Amino acid sequence: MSEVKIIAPPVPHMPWQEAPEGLADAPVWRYTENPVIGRNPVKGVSRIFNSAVMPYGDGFIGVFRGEQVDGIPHIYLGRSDDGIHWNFDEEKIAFVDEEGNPFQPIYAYDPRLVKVEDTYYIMWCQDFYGASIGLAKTADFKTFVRVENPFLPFNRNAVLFPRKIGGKFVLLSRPSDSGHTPFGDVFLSESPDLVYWGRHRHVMGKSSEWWESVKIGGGAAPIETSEGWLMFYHGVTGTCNGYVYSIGGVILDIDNPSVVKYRCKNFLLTPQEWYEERGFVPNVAFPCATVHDSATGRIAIYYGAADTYVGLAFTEVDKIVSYIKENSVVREPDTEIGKR
Ligand code: BMA
Repeated sequence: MSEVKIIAPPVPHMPWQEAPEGLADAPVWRYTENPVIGRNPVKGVSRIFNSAVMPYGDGFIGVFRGEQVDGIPHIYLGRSDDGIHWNFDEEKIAFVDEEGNPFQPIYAYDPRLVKVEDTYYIMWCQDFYGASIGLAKTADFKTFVRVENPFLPFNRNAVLFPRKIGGKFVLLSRPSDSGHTPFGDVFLSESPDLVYWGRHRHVMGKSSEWWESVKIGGGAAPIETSEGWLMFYHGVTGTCNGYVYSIGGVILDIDNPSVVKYRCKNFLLTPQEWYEERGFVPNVAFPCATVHDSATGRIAIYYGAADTYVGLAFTEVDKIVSYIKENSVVREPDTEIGKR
């Protein structure tokens, strides 16, 4: 039993592999059979990467960024018995509007999947006269209803919290530009109904730590724990050869999640394996989901690798929370409530 409690249902059959001997730095280790999703995973799709999964029934379900053979990304549904081997639908998800008419985004990428109460929500990046946030809901993974554009462009990396806070839906996002955005902090917005959003607050900024000095963005949906909301996010640095995306860790206040309690000054995982360093976009580790078991404290992190593959990494809640706390550096823009 872990000391830090994960507040979520147990996941008895979650994917897992014990830590190898002699981990040098952060207590995060890769699955030895990575990548779990390779190239050409389904007819018409050349690559699946930045994607989100969750427990469902006796197995797992997920929404996957599938880069079609015409180069355009859309969202595909996948199912798995073990969270490691996936079967994908051959057709991309067909969204409808609230009247039930077809309402397909022109493109859709970087989906997150979060259950709040009895409904599953998918958030992604889509075209709304520029990069913006898409949002849809489903109760059964058969009908997917898009909620009309919740935010103005330009914005990306929308991540919903897995429960309402103070009676409101709470969403993280990263205002951006319409290109490969050379800046970016994480903000939070709340809504009573997922239609009207307000009370926008700054959560955390890119930092002076070199690995996240260009921009950051929400990653996997925050995990509720007895220490606060634990979130794995992405941090980006710039090099003479382009951006490098690493995975960072932060703990947000449970009632006021625009307040950072602990933020790890070190990355938790940075590209070093062939599938992270080599691909369509080299040097990218981009977390979009975790599966976490409250009975054991085990956490599996799903991340896109080199915009080409899906990788899986593991940690344990006690170890990761201790590491984040021991290596925490929080600055004023992170610890304040975030309204000006
Ligand atoms: C970001 C997004 C991600 C991608 C990353 C690295 O701007 O487009 O989908 O993984 O760049 O290319």
